[in-house]
Amino acid sequence: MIWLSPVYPSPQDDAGYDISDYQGIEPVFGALEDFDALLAAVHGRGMKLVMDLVVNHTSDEHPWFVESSSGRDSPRRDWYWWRPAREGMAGGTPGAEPTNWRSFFSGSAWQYDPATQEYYLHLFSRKQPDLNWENPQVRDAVYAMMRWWLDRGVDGFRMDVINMISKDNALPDGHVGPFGAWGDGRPYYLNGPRIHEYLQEMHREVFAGRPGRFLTVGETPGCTVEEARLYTDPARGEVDMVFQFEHVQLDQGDSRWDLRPLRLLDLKASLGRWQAGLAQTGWNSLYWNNHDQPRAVSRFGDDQAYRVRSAKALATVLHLHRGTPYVYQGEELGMTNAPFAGIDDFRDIESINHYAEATSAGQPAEQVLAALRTIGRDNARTPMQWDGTAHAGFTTGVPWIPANPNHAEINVTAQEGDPQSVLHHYRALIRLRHSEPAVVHGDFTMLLPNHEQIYAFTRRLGQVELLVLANLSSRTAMADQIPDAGGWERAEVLIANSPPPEPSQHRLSLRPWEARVYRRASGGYPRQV
Ligand code: TEU
Repeated sequence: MIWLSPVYPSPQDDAGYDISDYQGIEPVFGALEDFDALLAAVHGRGMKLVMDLVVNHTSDEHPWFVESSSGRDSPRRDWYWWRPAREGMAGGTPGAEPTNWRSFFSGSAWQYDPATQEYYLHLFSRKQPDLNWENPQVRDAVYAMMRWWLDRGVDGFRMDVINMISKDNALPDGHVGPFGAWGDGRPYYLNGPRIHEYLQEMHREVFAGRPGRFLTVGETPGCTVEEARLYTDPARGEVDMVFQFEHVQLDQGDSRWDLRPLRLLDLKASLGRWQAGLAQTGWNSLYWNNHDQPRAVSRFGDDQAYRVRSAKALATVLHLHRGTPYVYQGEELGMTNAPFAGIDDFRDIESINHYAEATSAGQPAEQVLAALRTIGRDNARTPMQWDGTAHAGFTTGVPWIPANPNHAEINVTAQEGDPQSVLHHYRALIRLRHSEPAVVHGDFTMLLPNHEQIYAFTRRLGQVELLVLANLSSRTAMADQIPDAGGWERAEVLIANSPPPEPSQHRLSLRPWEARVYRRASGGYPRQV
């Protein structure tokens, strides 16, 4: 399946996640006819395509908001969260915001509108006002839009911050913690009071009774395993799977920018808990990176000495977990974070706003830039590296953000012809998922949970058992403490990211970033090829 980030008309304040027309195509990308041609070609190849549904907020240039902000008695006033200034305070003055909530993009989550002398809520940028899902007219309009795209043939939706659409109506102030002046409103809008009611209603109004099989995946920051079971239990008719954020926040302290070293033990403990937590009910989505996260090989691997091998090792570990793997554009090439020099090199509103806020709060610019270079979203957003020509074959014009200079080495053309490339390794993993039922349905068992270097687990389905061994460190490691090590030594190796060990080497020793998938079947259960 192909998931497209938003391609709708947008002022691009937040790279398209600020939509001004839900039923059109952003001219920069083409026109509806081009979209229809793409969809037909995707279906023609037996593939599917899902759209990005961004309905926690619209753009402030969307006609709904233009009308809503036109006056307090506007028929769409209640389509958004408008509130007067705090009791006894003049609108627009510091501290007069209806709540002390922080926006994800720095500063207050409220914007004062002098024309109508009220504030509107925006959890993200000022140009992304939050829709008021309490209003049934809003919900009906969203469901009608979703049906319009399904009628056009799309195969489902990735749902942006879908667990933020239900807010605690009392709008309490948040706890003022390490965020400085602003409070943490998340307890009052993450997994809110009516979220399950809304998702079940959406399922009934949009998907129930409609022929065909559709994918729904909800992006749910701050979602726990327990909540994910509620969201993804097929019996509840909400969504098929969710994107949870735990494993992409293990190297962060109080905020995204408060970087901490990543420990493999923490990563295994987190992913292992999600595997166990959704083993009976629900389903996991599996990802190392996306358009909001830095590049996987730079964050979890080694993008210098072991770029190719570590990229393959990470892919092997992820794709053999139980759940649906997501591959972010360029990940299959082992694309890396980009060499951003100064703040002018950045394009992402989240990074640019954070830089302004942190430096004006006295943080040394170089310190802030170091965090942006490591964890900023623009690392994921440099052009796809098609070939080694100028601008990586992305354009013959001037790209909106420069291509990563290492595109000369890391690009599709170079890897298409190289069977040892990261690209071919991803294709082999996907072929294995399509040909080996144990990869899809096998029970997951974590091994060596306390091993500082090795990520090891089995997948078992009936007679068939798979063992995944991966050394996620730059030092050789031994995996001979696994149960029945002797038995596994003689097992068939299905996939490996490096040549078999030398005869002198112990068969379960793993060189830096080495990964292997073994298979064995009791009762001589042959492998379906
Ligand atoms: O992301 C929501 C989200 O959780 C991230 O923005 C994250 O909060 C942020 O990077 C803070 O660290 C979704 C989209 O994926 C993202 O691209 C949009 O910017 C955001 O929603 C608003 O639509």
